[in-house]
Amino acid sequence: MFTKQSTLKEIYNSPVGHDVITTLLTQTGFPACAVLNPLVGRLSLARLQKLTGMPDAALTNALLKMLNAPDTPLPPAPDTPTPKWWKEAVVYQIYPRSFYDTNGDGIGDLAGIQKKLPYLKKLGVTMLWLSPIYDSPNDDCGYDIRDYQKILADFGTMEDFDALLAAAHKNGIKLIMDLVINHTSDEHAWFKKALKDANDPCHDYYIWRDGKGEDGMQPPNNWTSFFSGSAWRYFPKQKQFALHLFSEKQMDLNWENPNLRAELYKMVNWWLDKGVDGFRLDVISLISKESYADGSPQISAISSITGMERYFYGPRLHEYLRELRAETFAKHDAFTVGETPVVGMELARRLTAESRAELDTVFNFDHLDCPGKNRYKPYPYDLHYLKRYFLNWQQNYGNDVWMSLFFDNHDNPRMVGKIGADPQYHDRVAKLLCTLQMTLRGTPFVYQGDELGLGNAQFNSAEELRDVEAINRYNELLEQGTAPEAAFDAVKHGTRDHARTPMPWTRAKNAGFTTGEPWVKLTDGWETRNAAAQTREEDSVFHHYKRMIALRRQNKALVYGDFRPVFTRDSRYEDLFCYFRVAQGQRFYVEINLTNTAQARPAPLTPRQVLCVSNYAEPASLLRPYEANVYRIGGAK
Ligand code: TEU
Ligand code: CA
Repeated sequence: MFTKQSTLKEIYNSPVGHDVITTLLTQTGFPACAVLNPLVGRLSLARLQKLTGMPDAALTNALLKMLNAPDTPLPPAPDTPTPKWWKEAVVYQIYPRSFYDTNGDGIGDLAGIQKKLPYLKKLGVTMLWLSPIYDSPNDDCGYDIRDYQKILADFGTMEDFDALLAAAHKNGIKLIMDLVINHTSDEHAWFKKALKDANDPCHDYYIWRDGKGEDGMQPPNNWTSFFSGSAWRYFPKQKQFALHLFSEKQMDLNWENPNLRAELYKMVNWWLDKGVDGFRLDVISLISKESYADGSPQISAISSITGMERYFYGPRLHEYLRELRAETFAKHDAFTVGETPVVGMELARRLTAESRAELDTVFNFDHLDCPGKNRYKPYPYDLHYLKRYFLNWQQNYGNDVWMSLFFDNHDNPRMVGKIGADPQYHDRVAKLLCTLQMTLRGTPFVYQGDELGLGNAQFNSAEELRDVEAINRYNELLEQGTAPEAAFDAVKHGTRDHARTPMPWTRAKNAGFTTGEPWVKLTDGWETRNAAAQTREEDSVFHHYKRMIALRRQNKALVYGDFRPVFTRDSRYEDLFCYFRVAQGQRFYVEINLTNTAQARPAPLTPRQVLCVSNYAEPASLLRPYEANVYRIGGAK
């Protein structure tokens, strides 16, 4: 039993405590090991509170509840990871709106994806993840689903989908869908029924609460939405509030209701019966809400979201995930990757360890920004932090769990842009990231355009934004009295639009993405940085990806092999990231220069080290800026 008398060290030594403390310290820019300092570690929660005012009552209360929740310890991990088809996959995320438009309406479509399958096959990826393609009013670009069993008209028809799936499979490419089941659109039939009649069974599919205050017009608690403002929307006819953690058109589903869960499983099985190979589960860690008590003001100050500690790892999460898997994915050998914001290493293990039969893997986002930083305030991303992050996860995560490896997705500015190296090194950095991604242990997720080294866009005015999150933030700032330019400056670096610009295919008008007007502006430089040019040029980022993907697919050591870092304790080599990947009969060596200056090699190369792939044309004695090399030890290239 944890109490207010428990010490920080005791708390840190428990899985939940470890992750919460690590996340909080990282968010505020402190190293997590601060807790291991004996003076700090011996402090009890109560004492800490007395000394610093932290943690506040709401946080203490939520934390103790999480710490005291029943937890089955994980069985010991095996010596080597179990082989699975999805561990060997190289995934490619498609943002369908911005991939390829075949009918000139400025919006990418399913026929466009099918048309580009030869390109994807050439690149060598083995699985596609499609961001949502379901019928939707598009308040959040399809993450607000109106009908789970219908294709958005902008994207095509169910026939187009069936044709795409068949064509992908024919080319040996698997396909996973985006599954958004924490919420639906307010235009979903269930929500419409709920609005019509409080006695309709669908009413309880959502989360309704009475308001506070004499008139009942104050939201039920202080939770805020990820997309600004209160997380509660008032419905005058019903005289009640309904919960929406995201936009006010994305209504949270009530997972407590077993009929709702059964409906969701039916729908998931319908897609699995069609032959899809798995799902990426949108904000799946948020489906169980601990209570509807107010959120901690301190968490709010740190994360700018109020209430998160009440639902980021709710008490029934594991139960729901086990049920979901047993009822659906398990019957089809389907692959699942959960989107789990704020979940750290220990909780990730509890969500994905094989013995738990919950998820296969999750997305952890801790590496996307340096400690104490966030994407809305520009700063040069430090590759040394990426090294620290991977050293930790690759060595400590374990053999019964499996990482996802990614730098980009549709919610974040692109990593190569965040690193912001001198333009002369831009392509080398893009290739360096690819080398890391294809040689670490885990399943790589390439985001469309990564393979071209696509950077971030130049947005010049609020009118150019399309992302509901950025637009809401901008409007909120205006309402608070911020001047328009300052408000725009506060969102332009972080807007999710950076990653959502159209794929540059050729140097024709609009980069060959559409013959019409693209729905969002293009990233500058597409006249030269496009797929046509890069598939022609042998030393392009595209070809580097192609070579690295092929190398990984041909060599199991790069998938399952042990990760053995070297020179990590020698401060002379902190600017390098060097490691072996070792499996029976196979050894690879990776050496990476994390900086823009030349570095000495820690040890001379030997004739047994055969260079497989490099981001420089010719070998040299020094490691040049951002140089990244992969060698096979013994044996041919
Ligand atoms: O994202 C959830 C999420 O937590 C964030 O990454 C989110 O994008 C936001 O920026 C937090 O500040 C998922 C989807 O990936 C995202 O596109 C959706 O908008 C969101 O869920 C709601 O479905
Ligand atoms: Ca179109």
